[in-house]
Amino acid sequence: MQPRHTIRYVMVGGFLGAGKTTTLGRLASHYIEQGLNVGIVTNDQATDLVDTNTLRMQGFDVGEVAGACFCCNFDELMSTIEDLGNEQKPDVILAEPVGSCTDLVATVIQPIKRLFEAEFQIAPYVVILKPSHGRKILANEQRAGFSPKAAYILKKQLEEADAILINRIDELNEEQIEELTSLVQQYQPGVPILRLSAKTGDGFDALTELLAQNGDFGRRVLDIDYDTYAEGEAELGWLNSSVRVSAEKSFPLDQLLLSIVELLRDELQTIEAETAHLKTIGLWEGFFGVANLISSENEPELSLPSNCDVRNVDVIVNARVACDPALLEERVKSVVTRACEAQDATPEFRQTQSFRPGRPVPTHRYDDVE
Ligand SMILES: Nc1nc2c(ncn2[C@@H]2O[C@H](COP(=O)(O)OP(=O)(O)OP(=O)(O)O)[C@@H](O)[C@H]2O)c(=O)[nH]1
Ligand SMILES: [Mg+2]
Repeated sequence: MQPRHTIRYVMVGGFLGAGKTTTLGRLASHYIEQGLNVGIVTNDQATDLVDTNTLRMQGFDVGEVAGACFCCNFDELMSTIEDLGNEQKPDVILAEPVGSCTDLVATVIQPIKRLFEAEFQIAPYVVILKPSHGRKILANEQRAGFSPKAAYILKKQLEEADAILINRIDELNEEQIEELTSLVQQYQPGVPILRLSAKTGDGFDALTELLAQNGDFGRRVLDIDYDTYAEGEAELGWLNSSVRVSAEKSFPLDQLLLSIVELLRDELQTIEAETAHLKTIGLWEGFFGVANLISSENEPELSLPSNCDVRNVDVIVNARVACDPALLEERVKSVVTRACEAQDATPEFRQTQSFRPGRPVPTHRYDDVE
């Protein structure tokens, strides 16, 4: 009898803007180079995901669970995995949960282990620490950018990790890396800590070695207060918007994308609303560019330049900001309009969803580890 095909389930968690999509893109390339069939699953509370488009444009096979997080729509996570890989089943599934989600061991990993035991092997569950917000929250700074309830989510994410990745080491000096390492050690003694730059690939071999380990991972079930978790999540204004931009004469796409993020950062500063992640992608005829901002203290950046001029482009904006979603929508629309005007272009807003994430109600929750 042939041995049954099992799928390696690799989930990478971490707060909004921590570097999950960048890490998963790098992991996907790594496994594909090894000859493995890779499927990626992205996740969001709404449709029109920058992440799905970013990863698809890089040539990866991506399915998405849009409209609810993995834990609240477990069945769709499973059916999305089922549909990936077309004729050939994936060897590896790379899953990116929503960055404001936690309790994923009890609500995603444990259910996979118990209900789909024969089909999956679970890799160590790694959680990425975002240095900007992470340092302030772990050091219990009063002005961490978010309220204690939102900070609670970031801390809970770290508590359920089999290993913690300190990302963005390309931007940190040795002293800052040591400080973060010691804050993480104090918070989660004994948990392996890796240092990584998802951007440059520095430290990546240690991550792939860790993920290749076999063992009984995903056992750190949280003791968590769902009221605090829900209230922390609901402090965020969430917006996904898709816009068709057209102009008579071609204009540099990267300038448009970067100016959307820059203008939005300035607008949000005036209302003192902390950014968890602003991201925008422009897509046209096989070209794409991405711009981001991950906190009020970081600089807006063109993370994936398109280096192209366009006359028409589909732009998607995803914003997660600690403010009223109606206000966020108003500011995004005015900023996109201004950024387009600067390029003599006109925006046509096709679809916009803005809301506060609802209370998480997991499909399954196993709080006893077998
Ligand atoms: N300098 C630097 N930038 C990074 C690194 N990793 C990610 N980034 C940048 O950080 C931003 C956010 O990265 P993402 O990978 O989109 O983060 P994410 O965790 O998937 O974000 P959400 O899906 O919104 O929660 C992007 O601009 C990335 O280019 C890194 O190691 N170094
Ligand atoms: Mg992402």
